[in-house]
Formats: sequence, C-alpha cells, structure tokens
Amino acid sequence: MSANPRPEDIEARRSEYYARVGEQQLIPLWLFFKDWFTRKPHVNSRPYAWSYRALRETIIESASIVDPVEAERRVLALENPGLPGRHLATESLYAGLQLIMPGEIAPSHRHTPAALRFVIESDGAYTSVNGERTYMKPGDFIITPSWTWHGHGHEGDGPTVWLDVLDVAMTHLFNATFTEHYPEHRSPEQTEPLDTLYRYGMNMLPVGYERGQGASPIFSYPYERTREVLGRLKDHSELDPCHGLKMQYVDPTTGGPAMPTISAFMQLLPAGFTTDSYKTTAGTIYCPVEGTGTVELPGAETPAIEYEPWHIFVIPSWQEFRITADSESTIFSTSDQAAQTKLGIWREQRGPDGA
Ligand code: GTQ
Repeated sequence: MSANPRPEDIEARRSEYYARVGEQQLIPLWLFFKDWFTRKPHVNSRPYAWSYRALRETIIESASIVDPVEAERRVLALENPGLPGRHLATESLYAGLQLIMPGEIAPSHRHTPAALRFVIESDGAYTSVNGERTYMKPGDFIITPSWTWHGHGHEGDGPTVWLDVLDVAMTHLFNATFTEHYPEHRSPEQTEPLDTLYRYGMNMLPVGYERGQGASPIFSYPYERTREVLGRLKDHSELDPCHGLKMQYVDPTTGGPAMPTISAFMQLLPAGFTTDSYKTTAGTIYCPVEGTGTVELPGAETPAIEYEPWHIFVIPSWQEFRITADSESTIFSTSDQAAQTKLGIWREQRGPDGA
C-alpha cells in the first residue's frame, strides 16, 4: 500500500479484495474471528419447561392422528424456542415424547444415533433391544446404543409415554447418520428378558468379556433399583453443595457413562435443600420423578422454572442455575457431557459468577 492512503481507498481496496477472494471460495478470518472465538459460549437454546400434566391429553390424542407403523415412531419432539425449526431440545440433543397404545407395535429399526428412554407412564409396554425385551415402568432408564436393533410394543393397559433423547445432532454434525429398517416389523427376540442385567450387572462378567465396547451391555436401569440406592444413601451421605446426592448411570464394565456420547444421572435433593449456583457447558434435559421445587436461572429471560413430577425442562450450556427442592425430589437428567469429556472440552463452574 502507498504511504498514508485515504480511508476511502483502503475500504475500496478491501471490498474489491474480499469480493475477489470470495469468488475463489476464500473468506478472511479477520472478518469473523471475533464472532467465532468468543470469550464464553454463545448459546441459542433457552431455558424452557414442558408441563407433562398440561401436555398429556394432547400427546394421547396423537393416537387418533397416526399409528406407529405409518409414523415409524409416534413422537412429539420437544423443540427449544431458541432453536426454531431445528427440532432439537439443546444444540446437541433431540428429545421427544413417544406414545404407544395397548396392542400397538413400533417397528424394529436401527440407526447410528444413540437413544435413551426415560419412562413416564407404562404398564406392560416393552422395548426390545438387540433381541432382548425390557418391560418399562415409570422412572426406568433404558438405552438403545448406536446401531442396535430396537422396537417397541405394548401388551398391557393404558397409554405408554416416555421421553426419548437422541444424539442425532451429533451424528448429523459428523455426517454419520445411517438408518436400517428390519425387513419384518419385529426383529427376533432370542434373548430372555433380564438376560443382560444378570450377565453383566451383578458384579460379575462372563469370562472373556471385552469391556469398553462403546456402550453399556446393560440396556435397562429400573427406577426401583435407582430409588433404592438413593434412599439407602441419603441419610448418611455428604451432600454435594451443587448436586445433592447425584449418581451417574454407568457401563458397569468400565465405570464410564452408559453410552459414549450421552450422560445420564439421577439425583436426590432433600426437602428444603438449595443447591449452590452451578453451570456447565453440557446443556441438560431434566425430568423430575418425585417432588416439587424451583429452578432459579439468574440472567435468563425466564428467571425461574417451577418443577413437579414429569415436568421436562432444559438448562442450556453455561446457564447459571440453583435448584430448591420444596419436597424431597428425585430428578433425572441427561446431557452431552460424555461426548464433551471425550473431546476434552467439558467445563463446569461451581458457585456464582465472580465468586
Ligand atoms: O424409538 O427408535 O424419538 O428412532 C426418534 C427416533 C425415537 C425410536 C425417537 C427414533 C426413536
């Protein structure tokens, strides 16, 4: 450049240059560096709560709109208001409420996205994963790891509803989404119910079992057991100031998260307990099973969420929050913490900003 060029000349030269490099599929980093390399995450998803009580009738009504064979899966997806049209609950996780009526089946398929179910209402419905049937009860946590055949059915009474969470935004990000439909509606069920629980979940393993094959060999984590664990521990445990008594669903053969990408937890907060302020880069979907309380969200558009059993609420990445349990609460939660930890980017902050 010549000495002391006029600002208009600099601007004109730059515009012409940017247009020219643009034609060669180039874009100067200095035009977007500040947008990308932010001091902290810029998050579009927003704190939001879906009231199961308010939605239940509408969900059940979907049975008269479509059957699960035509629909493949009869699900109402929970779309975060900050992510319009993206069909996602958080930037990385899809969530939906799936309905199965007595006598119906949802055909067997498999896909690279991993799925988890958190059961809200069920009496006699089952999911079958890799040929093993698991009957579902409220509060049960069930996984269908990547590329496992799975279908659902209902031999009992009343509507069955559960929360689905899938890592499909991650498989989309990596362009690694594949789906296959089982030629018949049902894939063969060749394994006894509870087989994997007894084979892998009783502090013993088959000789020669190779651990760390991606996901937990156990598909079902019944609430009955989870609740017993929390109930036994609560009175003689030191409560974590940010989490109360919080346990992670794990692959018992590795101690790591039950699935490689999605973490899941159940925590107990005693009546009257208020957590310390906390935030994490893992945007999280919550579903309380027992108890009522309040989630305070300093700085958010919605400053607080009141929760009750089966409410589903989202706390996005890096949103500070505190939970107060009005009555003893057990709260399920799930996030992409497992994936972020593997990538070495997961962060948390215990305590409020500036503390
Ligand atoms: O039950 O397999 O909510 O494949 C979305 C995709 C559930 C399932 C969803 C699925 C399923």
